[in-house]
Amino acid sequence: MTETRIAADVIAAENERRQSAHQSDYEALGARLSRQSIDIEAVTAKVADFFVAVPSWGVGTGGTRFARFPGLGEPRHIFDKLDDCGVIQQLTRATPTVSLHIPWDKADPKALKARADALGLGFDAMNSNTFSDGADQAHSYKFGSLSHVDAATRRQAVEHNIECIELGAALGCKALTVWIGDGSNFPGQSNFTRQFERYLDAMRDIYKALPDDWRLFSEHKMYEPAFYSTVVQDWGTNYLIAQTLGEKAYCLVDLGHHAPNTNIEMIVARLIQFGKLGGFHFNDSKYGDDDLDAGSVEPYRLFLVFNELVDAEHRGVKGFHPAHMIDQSHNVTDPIESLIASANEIRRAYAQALLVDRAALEGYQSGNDALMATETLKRAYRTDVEPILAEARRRAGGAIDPVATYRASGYRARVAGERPAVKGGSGGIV
Ligand SMILES: [Mn+2]
Repeated sequence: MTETRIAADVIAAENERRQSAHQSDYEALGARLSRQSIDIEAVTAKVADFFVAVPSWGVGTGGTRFARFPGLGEPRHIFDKLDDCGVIQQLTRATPTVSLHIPWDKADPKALKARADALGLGFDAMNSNTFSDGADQAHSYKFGSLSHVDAATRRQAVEHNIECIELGAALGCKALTVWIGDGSNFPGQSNFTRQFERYLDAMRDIYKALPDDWRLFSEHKMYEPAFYSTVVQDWGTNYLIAQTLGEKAYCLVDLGHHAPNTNIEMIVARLIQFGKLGGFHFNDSKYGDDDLDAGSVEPYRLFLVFNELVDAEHRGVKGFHPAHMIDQSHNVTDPIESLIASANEIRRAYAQALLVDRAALEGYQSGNDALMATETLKRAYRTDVEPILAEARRRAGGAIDPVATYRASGYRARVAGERPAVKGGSGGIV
């Protein structure tokens, strides 16, 4: 029996108030879609089967380079974080797994597994951290980790990643995500080639420790914390890494890790074509790695990314199963509300992409009818699919309006009483 963090009768009462209007909306949308020969039930079933992992670090309040303003009832440790992730899953039914960050979330694997099981949660990709120094580590990562000039520092970073694999294996995880902050701040500071050779050698050692059924995701990011050059800076370098390491190595695309105006959906298409798309860190951005809520700034871009994913699904691309994860930092909102909203936006983009008339699109593309081709995408994007999302949640035991239900539950005030504010906390600024 799953432990519920929000009382079932609160969800039932909130759904009851909305059920009649929701039912009408769902039926009206069903009628509209059936005129386009789309079966709403088939779309709802697919949406209900689409899941995205919540990052453990996302339920704490983030910060900026300048300051961090703590929220009420912030999770004090991984077990509080799991409780908050349980709330998000209970209301959205879209987030059954949690992505852990080590060493922030380090704990006895048996205790982690037991708590997650009790909340009806599982674990997604493990994330290593060699971009900051732990309290008791022998070698500093100030000048890099996997690509550091010093062999002992590289070894320490490799061993940390292997430890993440071992902990993940005990939790039932099947992937490790590696993002490093290595790079340089001054021209001439590092030899680009030697540095990348050292990185690849270290990644080979991590790759060797990977269980057979695991995948290794390398995550590129254009800049920051290094501001002149970054070792894994773009999808081209990322692809070279995945190609060099082997068939268990894939590229992870974080939507905020590109130059402004980059055509991210096209990068996604390329990685799919060459079998190296490992998965996503969903978020949104205006300028850089802003880590804003998915779909909050550029919902059309999110839709266009999903258009590529659904296209691959439609074509039956072999071995296509990208991992879906959220990677956000919540500075001014209740992190639980942001993660609920983001999970919904991600499902929304998927649902809209499912509505694209792919036969018509192909016809317009073949006929060089640019206007009608783009209108075909817009027609799907303009469709308000909220009734489909709400119905998928409702049928799975979630909330028709999850943010309103969360607010009605008084959860934040309750945990604020149970969790005295701690200075610092873990995983604040990400
Ligand atoms: Mn990321």
